[in-house]
Amino acid sequence: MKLYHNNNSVCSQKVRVTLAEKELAWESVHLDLAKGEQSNAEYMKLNPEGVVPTLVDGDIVLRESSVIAEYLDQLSDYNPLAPTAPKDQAAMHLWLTRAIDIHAAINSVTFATLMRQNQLRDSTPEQVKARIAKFPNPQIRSKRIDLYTNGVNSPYVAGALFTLKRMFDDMSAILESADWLTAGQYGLSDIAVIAYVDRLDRLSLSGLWTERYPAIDPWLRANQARPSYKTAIGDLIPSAAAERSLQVGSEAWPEIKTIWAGI
Ligand SMILES: N[C@@H](CCC(=O)N[C@@H](CS)C(=O)NCC(=O)O)C(=O)O
Repeated sequence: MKLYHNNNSVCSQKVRVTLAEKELAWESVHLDLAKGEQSNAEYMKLNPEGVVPTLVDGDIVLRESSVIAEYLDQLSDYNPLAPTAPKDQAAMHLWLTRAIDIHAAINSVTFATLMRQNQLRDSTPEQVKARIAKFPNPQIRSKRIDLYTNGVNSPYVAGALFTLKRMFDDMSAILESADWLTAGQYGLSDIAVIAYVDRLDRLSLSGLWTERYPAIDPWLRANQARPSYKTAIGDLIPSAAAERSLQVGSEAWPEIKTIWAGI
């Protein structure tokens, strides 16, 4: 199996966590998103939107991180990550489906803060424009322009915080009386959202949950303590990048906190 992915991409992280939990062998094809490698013509034959991850297993080409994670779980009986009762499976599918919206929200927060600052530091306006122009979907292009222009004042950020509030409300309701999101056992529901909550943590935005949602932090730390987290996320983020993320996020937090208070 070949995974086209990026070390820092949240949806790639979900897939790598699943691969690690299942102890499956895979070949890595790393794409540098900042350089725009996801828009290479060859890669776009596999993934026409020009995004990661893509899994190629023989003649099967899979996109969408939640779909890939579920596929990987079904490849072997080792460490099953899906519950068996129909009601628990439905709950798990809800988390896997919601992850698409949650991903879009995390993308808004990340590009309004860290990625915006990185682009301003590393690229000329012409280079940024040229990279955005390569996204085939006009909605993705206009969203990206808005986030780079307006930062945390972009309406996409308020929308993202609304989605995240719903996520924390529902996670919290479960985690107040359980260690994991579905059927009291670690599995795909947790994997569906861990990379997103971890990204907020890495952006110094844990204030979103520490006061309002005390059940989130123990769940996050329990995920971060798993060997799969270390292999799939922790070890792949260089310390300079991790520090910059904390720094840029903490500068954005006062403004985000004000918007959050009104959500
Ligand atoms: N819903 C898709 C989202 C895919 C996606 O947007 N991937 C991001 C990385 S997490 C990407 O490749 N972005 C390219 C870019 O922003 O330049 C999934 O979960 O697989």
